Amino acid sequence: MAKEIHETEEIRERVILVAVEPETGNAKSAMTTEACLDELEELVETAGAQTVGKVIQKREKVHPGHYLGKGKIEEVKMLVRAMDASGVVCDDELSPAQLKNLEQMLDTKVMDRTMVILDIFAGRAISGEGKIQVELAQLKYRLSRLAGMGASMSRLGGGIGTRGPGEKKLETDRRYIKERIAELNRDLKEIEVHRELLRGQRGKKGTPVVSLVGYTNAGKSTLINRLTDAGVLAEDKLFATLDTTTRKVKLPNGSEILLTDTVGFIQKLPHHLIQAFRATLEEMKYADILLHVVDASNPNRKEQMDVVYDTLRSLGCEKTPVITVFNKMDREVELPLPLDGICCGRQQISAVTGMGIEEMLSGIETLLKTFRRSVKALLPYTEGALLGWVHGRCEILSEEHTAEGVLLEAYVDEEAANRLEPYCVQE
Ligand SMILES: Nc1nc2c(ncn2[C@@H]2O[C@H](COP(=O)(O)OP(=O)(O)OP(=O)(O)O)[C@@H](O)[C@H]2O)c(=O)[nH]1
Ligand SMILES: [Mg+2]
Repeated sequence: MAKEIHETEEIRERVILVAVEPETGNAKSAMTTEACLDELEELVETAGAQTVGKVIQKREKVHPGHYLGKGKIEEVKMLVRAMDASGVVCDDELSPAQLKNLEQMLDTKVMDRTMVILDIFAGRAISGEGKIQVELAQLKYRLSRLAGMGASMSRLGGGIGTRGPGEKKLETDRRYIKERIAELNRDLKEIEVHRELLRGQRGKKGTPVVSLVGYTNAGKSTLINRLTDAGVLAEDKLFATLDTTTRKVKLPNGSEILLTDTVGFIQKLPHHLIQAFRATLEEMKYADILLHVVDASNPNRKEQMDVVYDTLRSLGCEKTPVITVFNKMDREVELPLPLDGICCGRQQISAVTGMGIEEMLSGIETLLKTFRRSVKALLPYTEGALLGWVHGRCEILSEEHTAEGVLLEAYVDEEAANRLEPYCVQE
């Protein structure tokens, strides 16, 4: 009986976090090394483990063979024993050799930031697409590191770094992994074709698409829930959202937009994950406006904003107009708010209390108007189909039935402007 209880009890892993602080400053991240480790602690916590120690080594650069210097490794080894820890998590992505060597020298399970993030994603993916994308990212990561990973994975058969999406435990056999990657890639292709079709249908109606983007935990899902009945899980946890949700939202002038909520960003977002999630992230490319949600109460908000802009650039979204939305203004917020020089509008809101939301929607409306221009056209009565199309797509300002046809004044986007061009009349 006692054994049974022991077996069903979930053992919380105890881990020690380590980071290298290059003497030239932390080039890879704008955040301080302490802030990076605090974030890693949150990630580890979200993955279900407990942080029982943190070690920072100041070095010229990361040791190419074993990440930390030899002396520091001895220190960490003693700390692992003293704290009865079951593993060590490094703040950077380790090379296969670093992983293998460090594991041997420390004689304990070694993980890196990427494995922890992949693990969280594995536990969070809900949709079929999300699960495929996470598994794909995990398998690619594993395949590149199989040599270094064998020991710890067979020794510990559980805990961080071993979870697969759903209930599945990940396999570590090279041939199996390759076959599975090919299979997942095929599934993903099919989903992408379907998505393309949906996107085409959406585009035809001409409803503007507004995408929520931002650092993880900024409040994107809370905002879409506030505006719609989307019911997206919003939690004080990193990466609460992995799947994309799109909902209609009415603007103050009565017109509609499609608002999209998706996965948040984080510094050092694993390369394999960005690749695997490209299809999801590319949704942002088709947006007319990006609403960049910032947690204004976070002491690292400026660095987080920079990470978001970097990620957007790497996704090829740098041309899409951005409205910066400073969220959580109901909390104590340090003023002045950071400038970013890139956005074309700034708003201050609280997604929880509703403060500033109306103004934000008006801001979207105003920006959308600048994409459109008003035209006056005289459509002959033979162009009934075009008239119907314009009605479905554009905001009509005035309409008058004359002897020659319908005299129309409307706000039009580029495509509508082109189709109405032959019938345009001078004001
Ligand atoms: N005080 C306050 N808390 C907020 C506000 N907006 C969001 N939060 C809290 O911040 C936490 C994260 O919110 P989410 O909406 O899940 O954040 P997200 O940007 O969707 O995060 P990911 O899905 O992880 O990328 C939750 O605990 C929210 O309740 C706000 O305006 N004020
Ligand atoms: Mg979310």
